[in-house]
Amino acid sequence: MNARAFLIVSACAVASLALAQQDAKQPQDPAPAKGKQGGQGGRQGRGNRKPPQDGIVKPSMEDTVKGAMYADNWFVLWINGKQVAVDSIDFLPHNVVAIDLLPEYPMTIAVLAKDNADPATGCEYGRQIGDGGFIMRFGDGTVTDASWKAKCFMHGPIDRDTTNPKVRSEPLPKDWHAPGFDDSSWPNATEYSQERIDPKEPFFQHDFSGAKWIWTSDLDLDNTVVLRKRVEKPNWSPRWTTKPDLKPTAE
Ligand SMILES: [Ca+2]
Ligand SMILES: [Ca+2]
Repeated sequence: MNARAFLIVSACAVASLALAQQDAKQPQDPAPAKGKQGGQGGRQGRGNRKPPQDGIVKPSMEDTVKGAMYADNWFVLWINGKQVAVDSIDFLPHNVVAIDLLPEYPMTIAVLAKDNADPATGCEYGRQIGDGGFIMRFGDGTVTDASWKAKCFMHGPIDRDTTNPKVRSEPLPKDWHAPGFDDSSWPNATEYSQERIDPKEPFFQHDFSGAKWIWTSDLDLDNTVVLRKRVEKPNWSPRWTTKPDLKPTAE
């Protein structure tokens, strides 16, 4: 081996050693990032944080189901006393709200749904009468149908009088979304055909199989309604052993 060849071989050896050292470092580099994402390893050495607790089973995305909702025209949805979805578009375009849910049973679902109606007249676009409608399907098979409860809280225009429109309304009961709220005296929801509701394109891009369009008995004049359903699964117990520590509210 002459001097030139020796230098080339040596340079290659140095480069290989440097690469090997770099590779050896790499597995350790992502560790701090994992800690930032909530891994328990990242909690050590961080001041007052609690140490990892053995035996904790956290829920994972495999425990969740998909949920899809479509309201004519707007809704907010609560499950087991927690607000979990709100229609992000007031009324146009008609849109689907699709979410991931961590189902826990018994599951009390409460929906406040509103037709596009002026609270003072019950009309839309001046003196027109619009109709409502709500449909929902969860991946666990929970769907809207006539087994739900439905009650109107704003009705109008009374007698369909659009010349001198008047409304009849009452405040929502304080705990309308609570699991323990007594809705036993409420009427059942009325089912409506897809033809009657005439949903727009986003409806057909989601899975609503088995679900029915529901509202109160007056699809035209009942403009603000609450829809409630309690889903029972008597032998169900959660796979996970944790409970949320945070309070999921905007307060
Ligand atoms: Ca209406
Ligand atoms: Ca409407």
